[in-house]
Amino acid sequence: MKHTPLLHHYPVSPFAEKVRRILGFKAIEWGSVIIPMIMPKPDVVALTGGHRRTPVLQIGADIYCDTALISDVLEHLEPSPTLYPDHVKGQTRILAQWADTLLFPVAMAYNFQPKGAEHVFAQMGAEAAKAFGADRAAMRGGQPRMSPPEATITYQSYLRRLASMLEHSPYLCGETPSLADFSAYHPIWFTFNNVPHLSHICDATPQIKAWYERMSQWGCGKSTDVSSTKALEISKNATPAPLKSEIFEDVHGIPLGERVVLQAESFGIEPTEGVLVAATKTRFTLERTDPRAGTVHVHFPRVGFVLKAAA
Ligand SMILES: N[C@@H](CCC(=O)N[C@@H](CS)C(=O)NCC(=O)O)C(=O)O
Repeated sequence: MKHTPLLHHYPVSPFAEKVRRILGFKAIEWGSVIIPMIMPKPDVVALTGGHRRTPVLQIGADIYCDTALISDVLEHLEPSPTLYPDHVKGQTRILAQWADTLLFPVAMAYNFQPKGAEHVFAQMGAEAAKAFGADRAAMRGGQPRMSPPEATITYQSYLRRLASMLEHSPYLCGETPSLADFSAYHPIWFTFNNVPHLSHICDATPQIKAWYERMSQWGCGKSTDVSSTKALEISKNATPAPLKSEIFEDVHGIPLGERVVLQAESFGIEPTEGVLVAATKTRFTLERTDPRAGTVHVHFPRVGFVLKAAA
């Protein structure tokens, strides 16, 4: 049975916006499951087993964590238009990783400077804003965000670097969009969309503004609202897709069939425990059973995640 991809997300999440835009670019119809912005997230955790970062993609009883992996899954689902043009395959992944790990936190430190945070939090209410601040501080392990002056100067430099790439082509890796564009888009989208009074930071780089307009043209595709209760029902009634478990790339000395724990290297390290059922060159798959979600396969990329045998 063919399942509609369900995106578990919330509107202001930049990483969710990356995936929403990819869904629009590829014209994939999707189900929209709105989830809480902070813990607790009981319905998300019923599916993932612990991982709490946003977004998560569900296809039947297959749960995909992290937008690097979700992008690959969507490419497989709908290969055209591609996110990975042949001649820039490596380049686009490297640039996407830079944007997700370096541009993103710098942009968010700029976006959440007091003038930005006030604006975002005004729409939330005082209690929710306090809870949000505490949740994200805990996710950062108590590390402060970059200071507003450092964030401003660094964001400006990063925007100039991107702008200089856009002097020679309409998209970061050439004539057509690629994954790098979607990864660079989402932090800048937050600036334009959620703190527009701070978007003057892009005034010095008109190439970024023109590219942002080009990137906005696909929208977010066609979606239908799905409740998280329905999403759990869908996974419970589905069977995980067959695995390529014969392609076993072992570097941990942990055989398939062992109980393991997987967690992100940083920022949101809530672990997922399950049975290791696949470890290919690029992804891990854990099988777990939950009273509400049924038996699911939870998939993670290998890059950025840590695998250990369960205690
Ligand atoms: N590397 C992750 C990063 C995801 C991420 O940091 N997402 C933010 C939201 S934009 C998050 O999880 N925030 C906490 C939460 O939603 O619980 C990915 O690509 O999916």
